Amino acid sequence: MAKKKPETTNSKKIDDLKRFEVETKDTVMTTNQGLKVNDTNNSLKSGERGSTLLEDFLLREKITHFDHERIPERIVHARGSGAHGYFELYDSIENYSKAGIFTDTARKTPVFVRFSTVAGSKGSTDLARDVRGFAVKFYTEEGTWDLVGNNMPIFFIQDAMKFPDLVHAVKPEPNKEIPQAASAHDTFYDFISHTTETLHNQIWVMSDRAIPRSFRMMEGFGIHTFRLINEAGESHFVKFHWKPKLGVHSVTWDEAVKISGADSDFHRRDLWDAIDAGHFPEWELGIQVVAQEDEHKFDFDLLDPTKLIPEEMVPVQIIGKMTLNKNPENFFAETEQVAFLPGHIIPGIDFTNDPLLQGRLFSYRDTQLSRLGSPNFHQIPINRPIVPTHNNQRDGHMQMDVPKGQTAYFPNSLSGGCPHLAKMSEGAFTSYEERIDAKKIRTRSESFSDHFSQPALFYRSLADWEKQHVTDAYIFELGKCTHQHIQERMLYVIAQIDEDLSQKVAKGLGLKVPKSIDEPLNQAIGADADVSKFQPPKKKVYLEKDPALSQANTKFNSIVTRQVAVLIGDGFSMKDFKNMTDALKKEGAMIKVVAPHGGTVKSDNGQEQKVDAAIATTESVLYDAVYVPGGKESVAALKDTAKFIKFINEALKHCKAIAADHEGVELLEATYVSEFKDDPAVCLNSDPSTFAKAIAQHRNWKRMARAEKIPV
Ligand code: HDE
Repeated sequence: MAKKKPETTNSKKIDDLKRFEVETKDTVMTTNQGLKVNDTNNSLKSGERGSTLLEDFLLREKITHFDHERIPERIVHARGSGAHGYFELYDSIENYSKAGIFTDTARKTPVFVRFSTVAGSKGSTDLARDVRGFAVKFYTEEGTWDLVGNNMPIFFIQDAMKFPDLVHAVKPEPNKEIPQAASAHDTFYDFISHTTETLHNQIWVMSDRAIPRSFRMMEGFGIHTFRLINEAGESHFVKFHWKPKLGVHSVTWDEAVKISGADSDFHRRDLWDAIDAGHFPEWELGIQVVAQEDEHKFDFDLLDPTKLIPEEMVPVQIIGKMTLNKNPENFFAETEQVAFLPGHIIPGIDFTNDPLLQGRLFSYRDTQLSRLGSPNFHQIPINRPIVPTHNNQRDGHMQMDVPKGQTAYFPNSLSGGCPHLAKMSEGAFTSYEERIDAKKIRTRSESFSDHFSQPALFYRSLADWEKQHVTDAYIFELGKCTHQHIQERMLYVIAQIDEDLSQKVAKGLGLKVPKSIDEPLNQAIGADADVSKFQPPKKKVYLEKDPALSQANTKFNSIVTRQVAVLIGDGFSMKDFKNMTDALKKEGAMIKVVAPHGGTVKSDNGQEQKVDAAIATTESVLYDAVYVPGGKESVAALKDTAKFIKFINEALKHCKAIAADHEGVELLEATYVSEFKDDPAVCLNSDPSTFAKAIAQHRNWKRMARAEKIPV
């Protein structure tokens, strides 16, 4: 993570946005027409206690604007958080692409990024078990490129035609509008169990990837196979990857549930606070490149978006870095109004025939029309490219530009033929000339039919603790389904991925894995009902494991921005406090003082220490680690408040690093920590560097099985 002052002056996009910023400091209140206003609290009435007059244009302007403040939320990805930043290229990849951002290492391309959950409404919790959107808008010198990706490398379905079904199944059930931001319900699993192509993305959603610790600690993927086009017009297939510098880390499901209550803005706040504190999140951009002639050398189809290319088979080459260094000035104007379109591309990049991508090329422009209300949505400040635009499109709702001249058509002579067509030498875009010789047909390619090999590869690649989380997630999600035949169908299809996994889930549900697909539901259930149809005779094992799929192999080298709760009361040992917190702060951790009350607490040497949160207002799930310094009086006060004991027990259960010095150790004796003294992430009277190392590990998952038994 970079730590420096925001560079707002050398970003063309930030400078461009400044043109539209409206300052209220030192200004007088006016109407939208500039009329100065001296009363905005009272309407115009016929007498002091009389009725309001129709004449009141001030009331009408204020109320009418308010009445129309809301726009439709995004149909998916409604809940999101955004930030500005820039992209820098390490080395030119001109062999593959002629795009300026991939060849010019001197450039700093401005970006705006929006992270999101998928299923929930705009006001839903950040910690839903869900895919996360990872949409990046690159404002390049050759026009805007949008890489509209997710934090998982595959998608649920293979053809855009099924997207409305998928979304209708996961969204709240239409009769009762329940549940909000949750896939754990009958309609979703009814659909999933009949649509086995979803199972790969589905098992990722059961994994820890679906409950990230932070947007800053998750990967991003373009998912589809795209093309890179070089100056000679040659094409290479490419998959895009974002790799977070802080590694990929998640919370546990128990925490996710509790965070949703304690702070449903947890991820939004985390992103804002990190950027605000100057800890700018960074991701490296990686590419997996496949030569044109190798298109058919894999056991899966590169055009099938439910398949990833294992990194063991095609390594990810790191080519550049994105840094987010500025929070938005206004949430609605920027994060809400930003419009991403996979169809926004630039010379040097092109599409493939992935049928999901092809459908997206239609859907995103279409959805902006109802969401933002006008074909002029590209004129909204956040959506404006940093390069000038000229064409013959005119008028429409909310036209902001004033196009000059007599002509709005091409060809013309009256405007000297302008805007004239760009020559290829001027950087014009042209589509890759792919040879197509085929019949028009509504079908699914046979090469898309293996639905089980990759979910199995994913599951095999996980560490034991990750496998346990997947098992628990299935038990939770299917346990929320009320129809036994849906649960049993799911057990059957999970068994096609991994028999042992299915047996464990079945045990949790108190059911048996059915022997055939017909057993759970002996009735007509549609064309996709026969699972065996979508399974190669034997599941393919083209790779035993892909280490990149497991979070056990991520980075564990930093405590930057880790939130450490320091529990103190009056009389705490300032020596212990300073010794530990100075060392942790030096490494970038954020120290948060939690005390029996708000305001300040007094140390043993009479110094006042500001309290960040009174225990009544906070929860242990909001922190990464806990420290208790010495101080007799302080520890006695903490012992006296039951919530401190719960706080520590919860941190222990969630496998977090815990430290205490001197009398602080006594407080831990009153908790379950007393049974975990041999645990490497329990640091009693140890050096701050030992504690820091434990925090950098994110969690001590080895504790998990024993810690599960802690009753909090
Ligand atoms: Fe989207 N998706 N999607 N999607 N998607 C939208 O566009 C759609 C898909 C993704 O922060 C919508 O502007 C279809 C894959 C992100 O503003 C909508 C299909 C991937 C965002 C839409 C897909 C995504 C969206 C709703 C199947 C990962 C949020 C609002 C063919 C590669 C962008 C909007 C933001 C948003 C349609 C599948 C990612 C309705 C039809 C695959 C990150 O147009």
